[in-house]
Amino acid sequence: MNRLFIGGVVLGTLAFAAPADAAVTVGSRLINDPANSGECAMLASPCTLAARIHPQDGSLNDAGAPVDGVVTRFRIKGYGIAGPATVRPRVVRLGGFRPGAADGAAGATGEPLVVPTDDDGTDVPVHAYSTRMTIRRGEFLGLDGTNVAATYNSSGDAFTYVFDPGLVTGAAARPSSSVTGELLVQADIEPDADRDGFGDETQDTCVASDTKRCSDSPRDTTAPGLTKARLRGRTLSFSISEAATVTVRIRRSGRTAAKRTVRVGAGAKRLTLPTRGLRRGRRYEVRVTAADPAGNVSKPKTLRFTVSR
Ligand SMILES: [Ca+2]
Ligand SMILES: [Ca+2]
Ligand SMILES: [Ca+2]
Repeated sequence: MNRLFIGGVVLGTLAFAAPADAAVTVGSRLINDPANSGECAMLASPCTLAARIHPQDGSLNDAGAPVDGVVTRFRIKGYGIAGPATVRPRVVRLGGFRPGAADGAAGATGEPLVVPTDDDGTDVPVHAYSTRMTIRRGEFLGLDGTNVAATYNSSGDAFTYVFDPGLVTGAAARPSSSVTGELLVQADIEPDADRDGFGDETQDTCVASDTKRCSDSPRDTTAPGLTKARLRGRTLSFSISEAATVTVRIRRSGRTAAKRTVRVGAGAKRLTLPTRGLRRGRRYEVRVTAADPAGNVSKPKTLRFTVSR
């Protein structure tokens, strides 16, 4: 438990162990003021700062998030350089640790946050924001953006990886560009037992269902059932279990030669294959898939077809 700490510790009043299903607070203790002038400000593009270690009294937090859940509050101790700075909170998957570098891939991100500028030069305040980002055990906290000062260096310690340019959702992991001091960010992680992406304590009014409200209909997670697919001449017939967008691709040697997309309701259907551009006498593969409005895609059905006329 010494790798995580909770709100009472941050406030300096009381240390207590959180029950397994309660919110936890992870990240920097936000004790020091930023001492750098904004790592991303020097770069040509906004970068991602990914915090691996947040130094604490005698222990280091380098295992990432201790639980699965949703980040519902995100705090930054920092200021915008030469005006308010817009940044995004970011979850980062770090791995491949080696001296001075690591590999990073983008996890979830939240809505942009505006960090005010430091107008009077006194102690930098902690700015707290409501947000909603899914985080998994072992993932790390980060920040996307530029022109924000939010890192603290203690005798050259390197606790945060810099990715320049910033990490992009869906892209493969890649090596960090450089390292910097402690990233002054902190997050409250609430459980998300129903995995709907809403924190179960303050965001989710229906923890018994994978929707935000109990009155919402359950999410559709079932792919359309595509059955009885037959070809007679150029006529394709099939049966489908729910309303869907059906895509028919006519392929040869792995390349799509013709394609047709139709929206259909549930039940038995027929449609005519597109043959424009196909060569007579050649044999083609007919690949049929169906996607429902929620984006669930059926397993493909594959048939064969020879162009006769
Ligand atoms: Ca939830
Ligand atoms: Ca729910
Ligand atoms: Ca469905």
